[in-house]
Amino acid sequence: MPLGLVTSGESHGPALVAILTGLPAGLTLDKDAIGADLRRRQQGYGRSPRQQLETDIVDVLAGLRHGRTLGTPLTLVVWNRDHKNWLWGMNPWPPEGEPTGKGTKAVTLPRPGHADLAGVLKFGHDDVRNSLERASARHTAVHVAAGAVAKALLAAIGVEVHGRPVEIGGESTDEGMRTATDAARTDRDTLGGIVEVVASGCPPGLGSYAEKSDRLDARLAAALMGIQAVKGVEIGDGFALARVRGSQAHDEIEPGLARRTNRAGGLEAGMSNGEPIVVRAAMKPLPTLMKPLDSVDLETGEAAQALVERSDVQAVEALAVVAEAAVAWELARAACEKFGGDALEDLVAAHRAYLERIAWPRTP
Ligand code: EPS
Repeated sequence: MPLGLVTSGESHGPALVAILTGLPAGLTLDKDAIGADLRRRQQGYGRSPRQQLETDIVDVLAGLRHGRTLGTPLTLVVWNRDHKNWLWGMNPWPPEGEPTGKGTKAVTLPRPGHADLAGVLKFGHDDVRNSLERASARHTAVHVAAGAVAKALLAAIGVEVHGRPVEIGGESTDEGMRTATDAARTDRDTLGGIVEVVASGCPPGLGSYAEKSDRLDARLAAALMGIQAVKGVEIGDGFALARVRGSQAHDEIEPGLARRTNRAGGLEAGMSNGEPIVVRAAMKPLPTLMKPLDSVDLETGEAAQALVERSDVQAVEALAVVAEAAVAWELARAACEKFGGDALEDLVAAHRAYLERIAWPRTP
């Protein structure tokens, strides 16, 4: 069965939900490991005070018994603790009583760079909040929970996935990243950056070359591009390969089938090639600025300043964790396609049989 993932939830609504389908039965999940990834996502030097309100933990509503998957849809929930301040404003039902708390006034000042303007036009909303709530990167919390499940599945076949920030505001040292974040905070501005995800232990042959929908490079690019604020994706040496000759671009093959270099980022012709998979994602600066950009009041049509809402100065460290989860999910999907199995042991046995057939890893 193919792996499937659907998520639901508004940033200040009651909860975020993920339903994972197609997982094999018998996969052991560790609540603490999922919780650790949720906490990693919440940390980071540029995060907003919202993170002090939320301590994300995962609850499971279905598909798990005594810590092992049942082979049925797995339903994960991350509750929004901040919802208690939005009980009227984000009530799923027509609220009773006088408006109190947050989100009681319609937002009519769209932020350039956010979902606000296209969202209200597309859906016919008269309150920008109806678009911004779901568009918020808050919902990446539940994608990270799903990614932690994917990492557990990948661990069963020896695949590990790690994400890290490599650049924030153009700076690549820890100190530079912090200084740039401090300066942007002082200026009431925001920053973007670049993250890198490396997956080791993938056998050659995940993905395929015949169709776009099979190509692992295309799927990883879509998975990363599908994360809020990501504007660019690079695989291996990516854009730099366009500027060198073929003799400098490819990864020559040695006896034992080892590669001298990994410029391709572990992906050739849409398939993993047995080298570490290396992908990067570029994040634009966040569109909620404390010193707002020019916009228009949708109610009056007059020039105005965009909405100012509590937000992060930068969320690049968070993106590293979210990108790791997205890559893990896509690799788990590709692994399930290749090795299948209703029970985890079927998948592990198919993986082992494949490695035996291709005699992988080889020794020179
Ligand atoms: C976000 C704005 C901020 C962030 C939020 C994403 O939320 P708030 O407006 O409630 O302060 O903190 O991120 C999270 C809450 C999270 O858990 O990642 C936005 O506009 O996307």
